[in-house]
Amino acid sequence: MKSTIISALGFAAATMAHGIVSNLTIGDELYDMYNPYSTPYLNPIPDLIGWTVSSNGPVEDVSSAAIACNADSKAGAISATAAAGSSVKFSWTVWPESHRGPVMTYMANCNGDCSEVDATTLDFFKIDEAGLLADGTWASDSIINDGSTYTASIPSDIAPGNYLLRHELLALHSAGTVNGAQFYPVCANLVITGTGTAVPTDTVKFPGGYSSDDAGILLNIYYPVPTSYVIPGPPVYQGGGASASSTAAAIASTSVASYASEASTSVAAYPTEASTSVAAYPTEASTTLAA
Ligand SMILES: [Cu+2]
Repeated sequence: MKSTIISALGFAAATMAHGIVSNLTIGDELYDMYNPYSTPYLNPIPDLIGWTVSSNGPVEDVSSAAIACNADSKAGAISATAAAGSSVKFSWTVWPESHRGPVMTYMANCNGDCSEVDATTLDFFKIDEAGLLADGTWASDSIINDGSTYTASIPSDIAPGNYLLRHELLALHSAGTVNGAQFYPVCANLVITGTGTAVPTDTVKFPGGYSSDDAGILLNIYYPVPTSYVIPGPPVYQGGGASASSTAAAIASTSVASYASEASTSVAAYPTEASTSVAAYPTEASTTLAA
């Protein structure tokens, strides 16, 4: 009896612990995304722009097909039409504070209908990223502070066409061991309109874009507390067909400068947080393994 109760609690923790993107706001249109805990039970099951995800659990093997659009993902049946330059607001379900890390957003031309594409074959360019912020907090912290939302912009000069949008949070709380970093990717289909002609060339495939030992993927974010962070993947597309590799460096040096002045505060505050994280982690690790 006792063990039954414990497993029931463990299951609840596993399903509540992580996050998924529940909807997108593109321009001023709201689009539901696929929720594995509610969408399959709707009758009829709606056609969505979002690709399916099998759970709210992470992808940990960057060499697996799951790194593209999540585990066992199936393409969304429809596409959202949006003008180049539109904003996209990603609304996450409640994101756990312990899951600190960066957020990255990519696009890839589907060269045809995105609902029939194999995401692992596409060439993704990065349109937005945020990692370790100047005050020593992470992009994931600002997402929590913004009501579990993150907003990125579709480049204004890209050629019209069918594009796959790929957005992800990367949780680094157990990134100190190989394949310990937790990726939460999600994809959605777009039809981009406009008069742009740019074709970004600094692209990666998924899998392929990340390595398990990338500086921003295999690292300990607790000891020592990082003062700079290299966001994984290619540089962000800057418009005019170019990507600026200086973006990450500029952010990193800002972080170092402003973080140092705060170091004593952060160090003082850190032990409390560290013990919380360490205490919390075994529960999640065991539920993840069980699942
Ligand atoms: Cu988690």
